Amino acid sequence: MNSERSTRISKFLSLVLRHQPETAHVQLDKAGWVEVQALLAGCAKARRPISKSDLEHVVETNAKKRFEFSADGRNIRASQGHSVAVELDYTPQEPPEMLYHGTATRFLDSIHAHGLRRMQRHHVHLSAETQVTLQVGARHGKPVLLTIQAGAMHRAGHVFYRSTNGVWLVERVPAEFILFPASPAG
Ligand code: HQG
Repeated sequence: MNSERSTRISKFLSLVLRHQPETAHVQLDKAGWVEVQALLAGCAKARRPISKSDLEHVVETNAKKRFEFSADGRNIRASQGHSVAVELDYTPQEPPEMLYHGTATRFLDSIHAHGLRRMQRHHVHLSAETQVTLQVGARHGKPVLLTIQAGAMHRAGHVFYRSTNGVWLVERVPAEFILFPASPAG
């Protein structure tokens, strides 16, 4: 499969498994799973046919490991990023001392005032790596890196989860735990 088709399938799967399952005529269970057979049948019905081997290829090679099969291989779900109501049954984990969040400079005033909010998603997404976060921020505008004092937040009682694909998730980040870059204007 060429990478263009792989990306197209991945985007469609994100739509179905995170946001609008009805597009492929399926329903997610409360942990976000859908039967692989039902998904493939639903995709065909939606005139977006995907073979089982294409699906396996996309899940396996997806750069961000966005999707996962259940242990028995019968079900599939998105590892994170949902806007529909799901309980991903992740267990709380102790985060590293520092985590990172990439955003755009145009959001900084609001983030100063309100902290990081989960917006349309279930959680604020944080990363242990700075490289990834700058790419995430660049999706929204001129990227800027925020350092999050995750260890201190955890000690203050905030609950952190880590998705199967390594994204750190937290309900919100109050502004006092955010280290903002020094403004170039001083
Ligand atoms: C910003 C991708 C103003 C926040 C990535 C972000 C990630 C505020 C935007 C995943 C704010 C929301 C998530 C506040 C937060 N005022 N703006 N108080 N609080 N924001 O897309 O983190 O490709 O919902 O900084 O890799 O950009 O989907 O979140 O800029 O893991 O697999 O509001 O999406 O993964 O944007 O990205 P998003 P995000 P996938």
